[in-house]
Amino acid sequence: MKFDILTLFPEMFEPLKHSIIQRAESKNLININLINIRDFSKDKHKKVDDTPYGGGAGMVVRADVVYDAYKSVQDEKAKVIYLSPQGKTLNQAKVQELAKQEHLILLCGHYEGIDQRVLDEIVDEEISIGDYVLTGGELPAMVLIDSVSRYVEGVLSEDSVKEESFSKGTLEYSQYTRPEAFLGRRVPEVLTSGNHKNIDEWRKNSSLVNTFTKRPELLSEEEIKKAKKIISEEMWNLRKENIDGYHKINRTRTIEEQNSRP
Ligand code: 21W
Repeated sequence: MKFDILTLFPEMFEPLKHSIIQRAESKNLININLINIRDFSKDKHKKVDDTPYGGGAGMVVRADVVYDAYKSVQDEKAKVIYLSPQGKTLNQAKVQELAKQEHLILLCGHYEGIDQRVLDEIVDEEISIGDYVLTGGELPAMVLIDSVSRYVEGVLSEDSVKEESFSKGTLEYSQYTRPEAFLGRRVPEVLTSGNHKNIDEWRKNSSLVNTFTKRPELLSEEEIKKAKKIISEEMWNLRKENIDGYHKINRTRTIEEQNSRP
């Protein structure tokens, strides 16, 4: 999959050279090509912007300079995406849809704004990465490349892709590794039991409870009922453990010992 990036700040894409994305590029699974829009300025000072018609503060990036940059990578089969705060918010469904393309041309937005005529001429889709203001479309372009590249065959291990489709619709279950006790918090006993049926059930429940507490809007009425049931059962078990523990302490410690810290 080929990505052409049209930008005034090609230096900002340095991070792509130090990640999973770099691995994918060296394996020729993806190809990232940076085009500096400024290289297409015909001005002797390499100027790319001018004052807005109608007046007002700020500057506007010229249509002709952006168009010439686009012409240098033009491809009838490519989809041209304009990263802009006015775009539709990127989501996982859109990421998967874009991953089917052979060639994406990404035009990075700029706080100055770009002359509308070149946008009308070349842009197929306008995409934002969320409702907050950034200084430019460069970080959003990297977000898009990172998220789309994961779906290019061979970039991710088969296991990661399978895991992801399995957990679709709910958040991940909680994970634990050594040590078995950390600041007095123990790893859930079932995970060290070796009983894979129980472990599977615990992970399903953990995933449902995590979703219920953090993103309840992702759950159906049915799933919400189930999550509440799991949580109340958990609370009941905790209460029982504490009561048992309390009686155990009462049986084994003197009154003085019980009044001092355990
Ligand atoms: C910030 C662009 C402000 C434009 C009149 C007309 C790309 C982005 C961006 C930016 C303005 C994305 C103006 C989430 C983002 C991006 C920079 C407004 C002034 N006045 N997703 N135009 N958030 N941001 N321009 O900011 O380019 S995707």
